[in-house]
Amino acid sequence: MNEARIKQAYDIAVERYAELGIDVEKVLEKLQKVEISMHCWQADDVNGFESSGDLTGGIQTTGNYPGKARNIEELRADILKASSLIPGRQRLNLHEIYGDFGGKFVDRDEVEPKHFESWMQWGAENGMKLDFNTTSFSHPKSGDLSLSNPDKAIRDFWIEHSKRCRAIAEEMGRRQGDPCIMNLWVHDGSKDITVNRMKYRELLKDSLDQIFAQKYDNMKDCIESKVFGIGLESYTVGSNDFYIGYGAKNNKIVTLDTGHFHPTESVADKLSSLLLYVPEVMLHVSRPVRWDSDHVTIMNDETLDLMQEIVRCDALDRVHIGLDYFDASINRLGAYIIGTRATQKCLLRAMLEPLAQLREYEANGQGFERLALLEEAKALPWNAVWDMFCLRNNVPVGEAFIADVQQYEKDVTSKR
Ligand code: RNT
Ligand code: ZN
Repeated sequence: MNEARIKQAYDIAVERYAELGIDVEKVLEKLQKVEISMHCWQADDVNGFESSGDLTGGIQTTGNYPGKARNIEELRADILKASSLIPGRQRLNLHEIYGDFGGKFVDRDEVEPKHFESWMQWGAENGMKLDFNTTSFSHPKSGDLSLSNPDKAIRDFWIEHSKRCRAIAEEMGRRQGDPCIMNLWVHDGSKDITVNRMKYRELLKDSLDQIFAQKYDNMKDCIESKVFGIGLESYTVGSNDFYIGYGAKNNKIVTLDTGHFHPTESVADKLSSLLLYVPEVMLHVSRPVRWDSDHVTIMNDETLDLMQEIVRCDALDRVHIGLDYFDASINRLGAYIIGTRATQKCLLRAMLEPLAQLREYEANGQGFERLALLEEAKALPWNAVWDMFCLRNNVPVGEAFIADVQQYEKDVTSKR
């Protein structure tokens, strides 16, 4: 890429935005500070390193593109490679099944911080803070119900697992000097008509109360709902209403996965309500396509709306941005880069919005003017600002990363 041309285009963009009262340099400073939590599970189709069993729990990866990460070293290499092609800052979001178990089988109710010791070291060495997740799926005791299971032994097993995961997250947070965000999503549900919906929800609520009883300073809990899982279509114990209620009452962070709502529901619109009642929000940015909630994130209206709402709510310090998708049909490294960069691009566009002017129009009842400026804003030269962001971060500008991914595929992933 021609650096001089990128700078020239940037200078023109800076002037154009200045006409609308926007300080582009300030925007870039802000964007530089935003951390995107990259999900570790795109690299290996949500397999993890605990066992080689099937992926269960109502989630599925489709496709068999070659080159997935087969072990912890490969996964780490892929994450670092992806990160080197993405501007700004990233965190890494780990699931419990990605522990460093040293070739031994460590059951979910036995996991300890020591199984993540090498991850914590790796994170520190590579400037990547860690986030964490309990893992209720892909285990002989997963069944259809985990934390809401009427069988006390099974429910206790998952309660113990979740408590241990919080202790691990606490240790990660302490070590990295920044809270580790621990997400709790359980797949619990039912394929067909359920006649005791209340009972399972009571059990889930009680399990959460037990899990969250211990207070920690270096980790933050968040709870994630879902509409339905594959094979669990008729009833989801941890529905949106369930977790909104629980989160509002118990001051827990609510996770909004953009793939977990009805297709015409606006996830963006939820922020300004939720933020009045829960302390913070965690996002799983994804792209729902028909029945699948987990296509690679792109710059579509939904992602843009979501980022705009964060900015419009002035809530960048209360909304954590994480990604959650898994596509096994294309180059997995490429999937990371596309999704992370798309999220950042949407955030940048949101930050470059002429919000003050738009709000003035709105306050004056100038509906035409507001709509006109919103339309024109879509075509403002945000792309020149994005290119400069990439350039300053020493990562490929524009589509240049395609060649890097191809090279890595040739040298590394195609040999797996
Ligand atoms: C599943 C949830 C959950 C998972 C990951 C693997 O529908 O979105 O967040 O995708 O935890
Ligand atoms: Zn999710």
